[in-house]
Amino acid sequence: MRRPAALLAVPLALLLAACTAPRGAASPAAAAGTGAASAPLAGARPPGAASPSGPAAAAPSAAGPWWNGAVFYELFVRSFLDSNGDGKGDLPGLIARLDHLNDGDPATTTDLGVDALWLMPVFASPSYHGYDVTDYETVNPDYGTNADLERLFAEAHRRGMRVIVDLVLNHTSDRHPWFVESAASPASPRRDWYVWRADDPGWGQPWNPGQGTWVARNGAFYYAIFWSGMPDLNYRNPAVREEAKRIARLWLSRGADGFRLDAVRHLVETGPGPGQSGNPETHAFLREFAAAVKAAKPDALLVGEVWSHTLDIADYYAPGELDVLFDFPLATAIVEGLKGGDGEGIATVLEEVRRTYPPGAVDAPFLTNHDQVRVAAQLQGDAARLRLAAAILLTLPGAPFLWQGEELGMRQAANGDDEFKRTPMPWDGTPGAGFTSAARPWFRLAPGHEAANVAAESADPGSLLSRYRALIRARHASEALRRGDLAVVPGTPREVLAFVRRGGGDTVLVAHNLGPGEAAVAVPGLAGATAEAILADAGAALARDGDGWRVRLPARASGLWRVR
Ligand SMILES: [Ca+2]
Ligand SMILES: [Ca+2]
Ligand SMILES: [Ca+2]
Repeated sequence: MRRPAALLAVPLALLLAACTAPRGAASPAAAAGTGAASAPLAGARPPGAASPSGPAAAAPSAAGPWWNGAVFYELFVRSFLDSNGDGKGDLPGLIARLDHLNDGDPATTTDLGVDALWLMPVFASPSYHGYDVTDYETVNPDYGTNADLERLFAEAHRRGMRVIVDLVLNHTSDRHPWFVESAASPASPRRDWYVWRADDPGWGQPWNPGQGTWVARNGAFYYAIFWSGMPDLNYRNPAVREEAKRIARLWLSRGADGFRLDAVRHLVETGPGPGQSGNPETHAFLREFAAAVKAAKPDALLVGEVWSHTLDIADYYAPGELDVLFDFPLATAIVEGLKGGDGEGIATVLEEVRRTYPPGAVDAPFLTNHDQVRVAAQLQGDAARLRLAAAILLTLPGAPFLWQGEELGMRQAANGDDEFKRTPMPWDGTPGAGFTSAARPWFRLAPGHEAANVAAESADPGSLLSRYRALIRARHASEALRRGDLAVVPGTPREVLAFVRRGGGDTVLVAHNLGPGEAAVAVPGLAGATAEAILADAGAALARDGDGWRVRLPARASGLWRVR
């Protein structure tokens, strides 16, 4: 769910310091890690296939859990590919185009090569977006059947990709049978599945205090933090907690590799203000939920949405809670840094994360998601900045998330309704963009799709899509880039973001110039006799200088060098 927050700007001295470290063996996930990501396979390894009962028998991986370093792709099924001509993307369409994401063969370069998918909600829902669920056990008929979803899991696994599913725990649709029954009468056996009271206590939304959160229905009031059509479930009710765990176990047993958990700050409400966000009861339920998920599938992943400050996000990395949290402050810093030619703001957030998150926490950097104006729209389609955005995202530690269409530089026609952020994928230059054979797709295509589409960009080695493919390959080919730690290079010009990634005996110097002019960067104290360019934009150069190195970068150029 959306939750804009003004971000803390904490000026910090940039220190040469580690940003992440391998997750320790104390983590149950690490102890049960499959090591699949590091398996030297000619083809793909089907996650979990080695052991039908789960990967617990696999050797622990020194590199930590499978998600550390993995590249994720956020996917909106309705906008991916329409297989049956109704104008709406669907699961058979997605399965038919999985090769765009990862064809299962590391030797080919005609795919993105992502490691995992996050499916936005796919369960039955009256809305186009699906965040108001009416049946957690059944796939939205627009998208196909439960069998289609299980086939997607299997086909993704065959290509070496994991799949996590959006699970909306905080609320349901007001048309969910549970709520219909709950609202029917105070005597309903499901009354306490939702949050009711006799009066409206006047609590506002935490992010919009003027907007109420209690809704009148049949002589009483129910709590709905987002809007009246999404009543909050009552997580103080043990029956609701058990149902949430049962649903999670059900989809894990059907092949899901974990969940993206929506709006986790708001699960339990204990009072106005602080009681509506991130209170101890919410954290307690998340620990209970995580324990159930890990008991069912030890290497299942839980990714949480906490759209707030670094300090708030850090709380959810507490032992036994969530594995990965989206880094909203970092996303803002990246996009604002690209707009303003400022690399220092990004370094400041990276340093804040290092100081605040527990050791071993796996961060989830991203540029934008389905709730935000697309990065290509925010950067007005500026090709140089979009290439830089890709390079920054894919050289950061943790689990970077790429949002469907970003790899094409997809724009949006307007900044108003959310639908404009979530428009159909353009596959080619034909009138339906290769997305649908219907006269009209479910929502109009983004501007620029005639040139910014998969076919055209695949044929162009200089395209943004080719850049994303090359960057993901480079990340996979370097243990340092994939799972190494990060140390910001101090004292660089403000427009430069430079850091050293180290891991598995591999050292990579990364430098990005966000500014409009050439930049020179001194990197003192970095040992090494030779440097090999992993990926360097035209004119980017590295040379020995004293006890370290000196980097020269043209405007808005990046360079990644392996130093030995
Ligand atoms: Ca369809
Ligand atoms: Ca491939
Ligand atoms: Ca709630």
